[in-house]
Amino acid sequence: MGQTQCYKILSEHLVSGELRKGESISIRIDQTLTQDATGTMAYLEFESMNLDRVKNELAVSYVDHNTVQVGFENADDHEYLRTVADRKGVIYSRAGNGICHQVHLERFARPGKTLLGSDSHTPTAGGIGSFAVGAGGLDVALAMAGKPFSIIAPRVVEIRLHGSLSPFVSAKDVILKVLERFGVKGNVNTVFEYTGEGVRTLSVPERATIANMGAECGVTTSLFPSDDNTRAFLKAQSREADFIPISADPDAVYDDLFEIDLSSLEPLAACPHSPGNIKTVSELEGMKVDQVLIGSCTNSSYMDLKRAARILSGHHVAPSVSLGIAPGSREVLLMITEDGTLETLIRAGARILESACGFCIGNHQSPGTDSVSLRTSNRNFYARSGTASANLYLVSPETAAASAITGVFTDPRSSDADLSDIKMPEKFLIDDSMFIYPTFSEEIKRGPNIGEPPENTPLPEIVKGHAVIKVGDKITTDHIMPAGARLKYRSNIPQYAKFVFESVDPTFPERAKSYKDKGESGFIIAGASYGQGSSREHAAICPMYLGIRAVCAVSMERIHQANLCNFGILPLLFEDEKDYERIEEGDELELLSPREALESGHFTLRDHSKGIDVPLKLFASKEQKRMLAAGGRLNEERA
Ligand code: MIC
Ligand code: SF4
Repeated sequence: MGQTQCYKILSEHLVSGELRKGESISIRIDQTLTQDATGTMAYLEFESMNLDRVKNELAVSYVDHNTVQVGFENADDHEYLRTVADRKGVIYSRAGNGICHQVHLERFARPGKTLLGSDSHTPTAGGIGSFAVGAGGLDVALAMAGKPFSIIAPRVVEIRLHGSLSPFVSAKDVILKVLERFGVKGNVNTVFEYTGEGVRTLSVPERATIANMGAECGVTTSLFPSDDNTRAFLKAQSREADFIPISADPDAVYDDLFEIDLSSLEPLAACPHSPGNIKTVSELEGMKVDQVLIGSCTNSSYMDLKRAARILSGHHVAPSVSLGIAPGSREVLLMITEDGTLETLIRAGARILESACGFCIGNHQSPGTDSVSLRTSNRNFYARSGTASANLYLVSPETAAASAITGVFTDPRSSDADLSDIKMPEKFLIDDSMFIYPTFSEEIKRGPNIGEPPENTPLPEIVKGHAVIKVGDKITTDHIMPAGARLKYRSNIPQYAKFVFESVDPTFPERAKSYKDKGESGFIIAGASYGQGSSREHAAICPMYLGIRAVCAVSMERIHQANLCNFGILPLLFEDEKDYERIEEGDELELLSPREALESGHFTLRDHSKGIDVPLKLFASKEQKRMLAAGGRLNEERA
């Protein structure tokens, strides 16, 4: 029986466990990446392991999230990151060099390698055939310490592409089609593997757009084969030596199949407030648009911007629209500067934004009240833009550009531009001068915003307290830990913890704290797909800091489940989904014999207020159970 590409890479990296679907395995991690919003905590955690230097093949620290720098906090974080990188043997990509996933794809990602990144869109590198997974900062810190990473051996879904895309339909529309089919929940421990002759029609940056947004489906990663197009991309990046061919065997057996005829795809949009809420652009045509933003790690490559510019060329942005463009990397910015694309964009009325995450994470460019914002980014979660009443639509650069001109949702196929000659360049403009290579000589600098990773206590004999909050389905990490204006507190847990569940219930932190001060253990009651979205471990650390000991949910996303275990919060699922309805916020709850239950994986939650017992189950590996007993992985590592 032939092997999938996924299992080929996994078997080459297997450290322990049996490589069989559903089994817990650990794999060797070749490359790591961090970004500044998760990186400060990751390096603080790495430091607490007392190692002189990182032990994996390649570690890169990117600064791309917090570059707005209102106040001293972000700059202090950057200085900490620069100096700790130098000291510990990590390559530092300075602010201005671009968004981690775009830059990593350009300069470092390699087919057949494993990559672990403290950012949920790390699978972008699946576009080049790398097994790239997002994880919490602590897991990445451990990978830098040379420790293997644990995952559940995934089910592999084949996504077979046929034909080729029509003009003005692009990679974003492919992944929106995938999202329409698979949705944003129920895809944990799954890998999407792209096959079929249609794959050959897509360049690596286009494949990366598709792999990037697999994260929105909640899959472990997405993979494209490494083929002639991969070689051409690496050659154009002067990295041909990094090329190896890798693909699934022709008789590989998959768990599921989804076929897409690229030629029949049309422009699509993800509607508020979920990347899985898909409509065709033609259904939305005519809706007034107030803001258009092109960029983010999904659609900010050279070709993306060139296509947008070609559509905008000779036109001007509509008077009621604000158009912003954020090139994904300094390489892209240099290239559009050199070939005149930048001038076309400026003449069309675009506001040129920094090569950084910026608008995507609500760091700036918050849209107006009740406005409609079209974005080429990957997440349109409620309130993520910084304006809760705004309606965000995720679209391709082509749809974004066409709509910026007319001021209403516009199908780009109505444009008279000719995009047919826009191809991946044979040579990218390479300038690595914004990477700083380690010298092992810097003193590590810590400003007043740089705290310590907080510690948890071991799992107590008695876990008793209150349901501090009850939330519904699809609670994202943006609901749990807001980014945007609060992002600058990522390295200061006591301060950041004041904003847990800010957009859901701003009184949560105070309530949780008052229960904690009475010596109680706090509970969060949640619906389906709790913790979807980002890899931010702060969505576990800050609730932990406020005394939360257990999350009882209908279902939970992979990265968040791992983060909860890493910080000693029990990730429990209702045996019977209907029990979710029976527990109310404020109920007095107790987990019976928690230490024995940890062993068996079967918990009983006694609701003293209702006089009922509710069965809960724990899906956790042996290692995770050990961490949960110790009150988190750091306690265990330090012991
Ligand atoms: C995001 O897109 O939400 C982020 C910001 O990149 C996060 C990481 C973070 O919270 O810092 C992610 O996707 O993991
Ligand atoms: Fe940055 Fe947005 Fe990509 Fe997250 S999704 S890495 S915030 S550009």
